[in-house]
Amino acid sequence: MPKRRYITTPIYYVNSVPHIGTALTTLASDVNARYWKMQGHQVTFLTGTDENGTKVFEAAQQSGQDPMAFVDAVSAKFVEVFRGLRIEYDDFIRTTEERHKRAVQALFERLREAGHIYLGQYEGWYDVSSETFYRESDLVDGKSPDGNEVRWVQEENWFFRLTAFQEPLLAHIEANPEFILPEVRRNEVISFIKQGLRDASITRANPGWGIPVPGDDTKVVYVWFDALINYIAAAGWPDGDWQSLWPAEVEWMGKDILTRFHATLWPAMLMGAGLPLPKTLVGHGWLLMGGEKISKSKGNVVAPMELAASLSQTANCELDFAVDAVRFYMASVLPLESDATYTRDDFDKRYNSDLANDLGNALNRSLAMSARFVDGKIPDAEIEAEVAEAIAHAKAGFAAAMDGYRVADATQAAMGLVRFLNKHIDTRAPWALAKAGDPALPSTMRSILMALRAAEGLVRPIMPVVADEIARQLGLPPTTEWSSIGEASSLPAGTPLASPKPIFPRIDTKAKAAEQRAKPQPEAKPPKPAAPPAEPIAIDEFAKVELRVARVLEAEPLEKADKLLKLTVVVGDERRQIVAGIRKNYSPEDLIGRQVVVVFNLKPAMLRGVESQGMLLAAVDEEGGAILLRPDKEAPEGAKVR
Ligand code: ME8
Repeated sequence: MPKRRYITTPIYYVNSVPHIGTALTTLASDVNARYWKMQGHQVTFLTGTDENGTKVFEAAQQSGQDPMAFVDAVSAKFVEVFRGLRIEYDDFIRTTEERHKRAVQALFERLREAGHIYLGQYEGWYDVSSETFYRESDLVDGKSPDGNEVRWVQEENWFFRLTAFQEPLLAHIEANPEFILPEVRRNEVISFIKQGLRDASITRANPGWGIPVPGDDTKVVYVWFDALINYIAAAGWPDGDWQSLWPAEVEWMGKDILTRFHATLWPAMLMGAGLPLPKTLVGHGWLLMGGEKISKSKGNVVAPMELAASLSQTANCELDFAVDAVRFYMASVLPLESDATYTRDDFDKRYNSDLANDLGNALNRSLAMSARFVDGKIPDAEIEAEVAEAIAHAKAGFAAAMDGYRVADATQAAMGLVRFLNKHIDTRAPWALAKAGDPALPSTMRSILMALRAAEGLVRPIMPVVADEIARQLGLPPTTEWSSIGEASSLPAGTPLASPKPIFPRIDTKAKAAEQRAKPQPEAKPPKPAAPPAEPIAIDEFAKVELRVARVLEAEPLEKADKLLKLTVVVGDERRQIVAGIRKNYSPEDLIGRQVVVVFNLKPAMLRGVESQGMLLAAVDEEGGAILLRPDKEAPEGAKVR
């Protein structure tokens, strides 16, 4: 059987339900697995739950439940959340399963027979939160280096001769630069090993929960020694066709469990048993909240499916698309070297700018224009060279990023194409080509649709349901093969397009903020008396004012003017620069991509030395601030307002 690409996540402790931190690694692995599947690789993607440790046993006791019933329930919760997030795993292992127990006992026996395991006396500290043994000298102010409580342990235990593997480990790491990624983690591991390893205690006194040591059931196997074996257990080791999966192509994890466990203990166990090592270990950074790691023990958790449900409400977008928006968020912030901070505000902002403005607009505009300019069908024409080049560039950028397991960079590469597409539409201005009867119109429209089709393929590993919806609106089947992205055959001419349907409505951040501001003010201000009506005018006087729908392309604060923003808008086929006094109420990212109404035939005026070639229409709030007007739904580019 040919070797498959085996990809694994850590198995999660079932002391509590999953949060966006734990979901992060699984999402990264899922994007990775889906991308490889599109590339045509045979992939097996493994995740699962870690159920035998002290921490889980104590959580079960605290909940007053039978431990097995407790782990069944929490493990099922992981399955439910992962399914909800569309994690397309191929296998889910639980360490309470028979196949896992057999592998753990077999590996223990094999290492003991090879002389790598001996009986000794353990005396030292134990951190239940991270299930780690510590020496007195490791402690910081009486706590573990991570600040967790520790307890004193004195027991007869079996030890693994980790010291014997110090040199072989260093040699392997040095000879295989791709073994530990990113490089900064590799350096951390090297210096950890060079400080000197100690033999590792690999059993605990049997509390009535865990995998008994073969031939000595007064003890159970230490949870880390036990858990790491899941990767080969799920591959079918010691019997079965395990060699078709093992060694893993990549093992994904957070940096917290890389150095001590996956990059030291685990490869030493494999070396001792004469088994090959995984090709690559990726240790990504953490997602923080309020300056701290999001974690079950700290209680600062955000549940991924709740986040999706809340987004679906605030943005009024379908829950299916909101789930993909959560996936997109995790993929685009996925920290590799450093950590990333989650705030709901940042989540909403990214949704608005990347999904509502960039992707949502690209889809709507492309389809709306196709309906008007090419009869709602994919035209048959040449692809413009710069579009072909942008697609090739994004595709290569995505692939190169994924080769280094840089999921956030791959996401950026995909979004780069979407942003290119929006800019390209503005520069090529199909509405102007149509007006001028320019024969280049079909080629421009086909190029636009081709970029959209390619973007559908590129975002698919990250947002599978959104990609399906883009394909549906294009009237085409989903892109399943990576190699077809950008190919002429992926966009059959003559295909009728569906009518555009928005997938990511904007969150009205101003309304949200106003709602929040309104809440803590119980004493409502008395309403201001309405201003007296102005002198009536005749209709032909009003008709002199030419009002048009424009789209904001760029927005930036005007230096040394704290009330002004400088905007570039496109009105039909013309670009205009407008200086608007709306900075108090709008930030540039609120504006880019949205439609506004402008006074088109206003004489240019100089504001703080900058020419303003028009004026935006806005309602005035109680404090004299601006509430911008916009069409009730996407209007044709440059439409007249009457
Ligand atoms: O350590 N940011 O399980 P665990 C990023 N059972 N990633 C995070 C995170 C955060 N805030 N919080 C959790 C265990 N993670 C062991 C693993 S493997 C043989 C045994 C992710 O439930 C990250 O991948 O504590 C981290 O390594 C893992 O969840 C820890 O999950």
